[in-house]
Amino acid sequence: MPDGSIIDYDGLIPNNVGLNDDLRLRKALEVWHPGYIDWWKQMGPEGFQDSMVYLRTAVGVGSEGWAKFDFVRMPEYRWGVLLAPQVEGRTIPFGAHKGEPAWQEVPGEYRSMLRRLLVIQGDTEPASVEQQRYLGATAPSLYDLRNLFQVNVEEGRHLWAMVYLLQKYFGRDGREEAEELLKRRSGSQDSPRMLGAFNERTPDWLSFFMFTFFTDRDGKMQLAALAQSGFDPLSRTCRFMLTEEAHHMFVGETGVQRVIQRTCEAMKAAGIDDPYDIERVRALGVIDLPTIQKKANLHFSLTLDLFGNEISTNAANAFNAGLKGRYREDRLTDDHQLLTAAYPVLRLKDGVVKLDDVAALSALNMRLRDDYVADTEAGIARWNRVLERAGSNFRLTLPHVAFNRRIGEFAACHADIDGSLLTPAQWAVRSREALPSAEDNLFIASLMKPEQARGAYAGWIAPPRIGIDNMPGDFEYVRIES
Ligand code: BYC
Ligand code: FE
Ligand code: FE
Repeated sequence: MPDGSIIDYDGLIPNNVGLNDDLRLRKALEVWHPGYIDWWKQMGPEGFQDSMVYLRTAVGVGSEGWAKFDFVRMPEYRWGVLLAPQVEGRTIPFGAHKGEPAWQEVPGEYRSMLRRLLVIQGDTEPASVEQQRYLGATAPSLYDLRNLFQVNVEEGRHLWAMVYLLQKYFGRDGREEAEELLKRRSGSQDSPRMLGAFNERTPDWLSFFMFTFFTDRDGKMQLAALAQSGFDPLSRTCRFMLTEEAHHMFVGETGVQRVIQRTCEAMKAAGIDDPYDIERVRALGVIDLPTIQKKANLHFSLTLDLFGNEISTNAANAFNAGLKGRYREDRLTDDHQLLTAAYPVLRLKDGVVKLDDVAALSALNMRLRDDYVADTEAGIARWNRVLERAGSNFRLTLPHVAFNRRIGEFAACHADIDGSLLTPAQWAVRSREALPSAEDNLFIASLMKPEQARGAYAGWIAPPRIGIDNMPGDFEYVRIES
């Protein structure tokens, strides 16, 4: 086995998993590769396949200095199979097999459970690329265009990461699943992507920033839980994916932050104090703060659905099996088996929303969702500091977890953003107020005009504070004509 600190770029598929010495696997990946490239050209970023984009490519897997920046055409991006370094003597950190040596091969009894986890994870990655494929045409700057494409190529690599595991460890059915991953399509009637939020549209750049803030953060949480896995190749794969995920959330967080900042600046310059003076704010060509709140309401609620049911035997089984742990399992100080522990779960009981203690083992989805909400709240607080610094008295908030849900306890009810239950008639009114309306979306769409001059930014978004890779403000991140 290579030690994995250096990536082999000589072959078709960059890797640090010794692909040269594993002919069967190399063959399988090379057979899959053309289908992937076809998929990328068909479903990847529309209209920019020939442009030169200033992208980072991983050249190592250590925590420092793994990225090399250069201009590449996206179809020629070096998608690779990269695992974080193996930890000597690693043991299974939780569940029934806690303390046994981590698995280097698939434990037979958990084969299908593991395959399902890999397929669900893998399915989200190309789905997000599909959702974002038309955004290039309306990018507010070359900087943002480049960031979109960076996220896209890395989500493509995340698909590779799961396909590697499927093909290396699951033989024929792994290869079949790998093919299926290229066939499903986000939003398709006949063969949609597996999870709800990945079939929604990402029609404009505010949606994109919200998606990368809220939904890529679900990616972070799920990957962090899988990074704890007793199946060591999955753990190592996810640990490297997490280093890329950080940039996706940066794009979302700073994207929305820049929108907020621009809106505040424009309001101040025009002498508008009231954030609800929507018509006047919109007339300035910026996105009013209440509409930003509505977009956040939508993306937060859609993302909560990705955590599954609050009470889940699937999640309990995956934990017991040592396949999927808790967020930061390695920093928790309990038995790591949850034999007797309880966990408070917010439930809908007899028409009332209230906390109910249930067996912690069955509440793992809820627990991960709670960790997600806490992580998200910290990000919202950073947005609010931008509002505060800009002298605005508007504050963004997260809606209640029962708001606008389709999966879990609250799929059965209608709840307001504060969690109070609503009748269907009340919901019909409130949902129109608390979620983006057709009119709101039309307004945002009207702002989505491409800005492709070097160093220029569309009027609805502030420039970033620093460039990518410390490049100067007028750097040509994407050479469109080439
Ligand atoms: N939509 O026992 P339950 C990312 C199904 S994002 C449709 O609660 P479980 C990314 C469920 O499959 C991270 N169906 O489910 C972000 C089950 O069906 P079966 C993606 C749903 O398994 C941005 C049934 O309902 N990774 O990486 O505990 C850009 C019973 O439910 C949904 C993962 O999710 C839904 N939302 O929990 C790019 C990690 N929810 O089996 C990328 C892997 C539930 O009874 N996945 N169902 O037919 C998992 O760990 C879990 O499967 C889930 C669901 C958390 C998704
Ligand atoms: Fe991803
Ligand atoms: Fe991501």
